Amino acid sequence: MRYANVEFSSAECPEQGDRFSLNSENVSLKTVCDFCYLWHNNAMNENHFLNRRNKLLERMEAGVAIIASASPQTRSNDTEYPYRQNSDFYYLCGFDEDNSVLVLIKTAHESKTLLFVEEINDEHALWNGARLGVARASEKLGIDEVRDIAVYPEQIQEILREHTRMYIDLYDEGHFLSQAKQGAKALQAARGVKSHIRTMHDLTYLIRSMRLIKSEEEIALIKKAVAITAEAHHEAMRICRGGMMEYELQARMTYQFQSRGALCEAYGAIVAVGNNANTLHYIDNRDILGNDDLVLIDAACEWELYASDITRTFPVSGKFTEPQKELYEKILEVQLKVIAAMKPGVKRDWLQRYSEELLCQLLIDLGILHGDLDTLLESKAHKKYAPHGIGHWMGLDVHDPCPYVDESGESLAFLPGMVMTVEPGIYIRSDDESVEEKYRGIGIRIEDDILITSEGCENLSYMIAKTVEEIEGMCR
Ligand SMILES: [Mn+2]
Repeated sequence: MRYANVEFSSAECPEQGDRFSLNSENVSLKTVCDFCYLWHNNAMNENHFLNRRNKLLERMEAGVAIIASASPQTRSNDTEYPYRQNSDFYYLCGFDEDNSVLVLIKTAHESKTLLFVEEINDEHALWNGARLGVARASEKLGIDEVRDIAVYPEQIQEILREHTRMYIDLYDEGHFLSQAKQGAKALQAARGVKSHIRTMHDLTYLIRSMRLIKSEEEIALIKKAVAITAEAHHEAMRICRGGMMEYELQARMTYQFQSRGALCEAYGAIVAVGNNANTLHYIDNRDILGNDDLVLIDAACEWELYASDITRTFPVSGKFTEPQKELYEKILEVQLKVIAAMKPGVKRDWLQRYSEELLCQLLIDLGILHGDLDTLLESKAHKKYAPHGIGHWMGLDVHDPCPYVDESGESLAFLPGMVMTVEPGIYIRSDDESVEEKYRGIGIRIEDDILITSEGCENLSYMIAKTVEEIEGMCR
């Protein structure tokens, strides 16, 4: 086991042995060791996907569910963005090729899964690489039957002919789902057809409510993404100097991701110095780092399509100024309080209100807002400086599109296996003359990835320097 020049045994690995807490003397020990990267590799196999399909079939009434792969996206002319599979599709079959459709069929007596894939084509393979093909997909994916995508348009209509209920993404206008809907429409119009689709259900809700609770294997993949992201944030803290460009920090982080096998970012990185941090979705990343500024970095990688999502804010010079430190420590206090309140049974909208109360009180304490807490909350005065929510679900998507409310519209209560980010932030624009000058131009967000456990919660990104002491130690 090795981290930089520090040797340690697997017993000291934070994933294996006791978790050691950080103090200012041993900053480097908090970093996750190489052992973790190996340990978490390839956590998922075809049985996980099979279990998910079976669970989805259990939740369905008799009918047909159709879910398509993502389409390649054009960047410009004939060049494409790197391909990213549709998360719902991947969740059910673990297959990452485009031009594929998964069909689940359930009758009163039996159920069956079909996967349509692109057949191997030597000419196509020469330019674009090999496909898995029908025969090997049958062997490897544990699907009942695999067919050539070329026969999908006619066969989907044949399948629908036997059913009255269809589960589909109602809002997806893509090629394959449109073909299915047109097939269903043609059957409805035809004479003498013994059956046709009479109800369409939103399939995404069924899948995404399953995605809400992460399995042990999914958590292992998220932990691996977080472990690599930790290295990247620590690297940014170590190399940061005044006069560098925002994109230089981003490039060094990308190097950390990719050289560890995490080839994709989970989302476009935000590297925002000084007042740029007050633009919430700042992605220009081409400004120069001023020595007295803070830099806010919201960047993280994905691992086997599972996301991490981390924000740290630290001083370019490696040392917080007094006003920066004052603000930072107050926001950190809010973050720690919110995390401490997370446990099974707590409702997500309660946590949102609680975080708003804490942030609003913080703004009163700093003399940025004036008046009574309840009145200020009522008028949403705090939203000027703390405009975004406390966090979001995270998993196969960085903003996992899982439900936040149950079917009756009630806020969901936390259950073990849910993963949510906690990311309080305060943003004070440089031109805001209603605020004391010393706070102007400061934007701070602190974001960790939190797993709900049976006892409470676990901070999956606990190893990333976060206190003023830890950050200044890492920046040295
Ligand atoms: Mn986030």
